[in-house]
Amino acid sequence: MSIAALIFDVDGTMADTEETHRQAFNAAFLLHELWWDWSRHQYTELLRTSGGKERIAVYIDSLPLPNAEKKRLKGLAHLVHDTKTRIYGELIGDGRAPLRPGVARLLREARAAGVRLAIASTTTSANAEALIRAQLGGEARHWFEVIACGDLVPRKKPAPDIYTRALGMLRLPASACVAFEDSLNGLAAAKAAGLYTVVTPNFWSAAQDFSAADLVLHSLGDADAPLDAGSAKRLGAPFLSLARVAELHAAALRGTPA
Ligand code: XBP
Ligand code: MG
Repeated sequence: MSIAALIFDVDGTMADTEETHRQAFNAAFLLHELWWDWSRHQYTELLRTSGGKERIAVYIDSLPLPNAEKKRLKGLAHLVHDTKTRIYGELIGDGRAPLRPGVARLLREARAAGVRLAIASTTTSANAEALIRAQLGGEARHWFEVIACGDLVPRKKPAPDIYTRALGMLRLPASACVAFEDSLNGLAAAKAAGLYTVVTPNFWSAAQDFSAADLVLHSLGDADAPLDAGSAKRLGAPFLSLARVAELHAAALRGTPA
């Protein structure tokens, strides 16, 4: 098999978690008596900035406040973000963000085939592990040989740093791996790191440009959640199996149609 490892983004790719992030941000703002309340529309725009702390800073910059006040508020961003991460972990722990169709299946197929698994995410490792624990059980943390997250690297997506770091930790070349993403920032990061990239957009990223992706599907699909007819026809299968990913990846390496 041409693939040695699958590298998954977390938020939006493994599960639709951004609504829970948004609720956790708003709850943290309330606890810190910051009368901010990010609507879904605002959050869709704010998601163009990867990283919760960075997103708070961009929001502060957008407020009609004196620079000194902006500086004071930015000094609080880490504390507010820590509160948000605590709240997010509690919310995710109740199972509210199920894995998207096909994610659990593809993970199982990879494990059965000896294909290694990794995570490359902008969120914190605490958040990534909370989702894995809630949806796959505590043991599943060990399915992922590498969990490369958040502040492990200086530059967040769309910079390639987190993918480059994950590849280094795996000791694998980009050509031997496939990335799974949901957003333009994530796609840009994975492609800049040289990875064959499958994109499954979601509510928050639906309007973004995924023309640089190697494959775009509305989800990975499953036997009980098959892809729509158009996607299945393009893919040549009712859902994206590991075997089909390997065929597409190998063809891309050869520069021939799959
Ligand atoms: C998506 C992000 C994260 C989350 C919020 O990460 O950009 O910032 O929106 O999580 P991914 P934090 O790369 O998994 O799509 O508040 O922990 O940043
Ligand atoms: Mg994502």
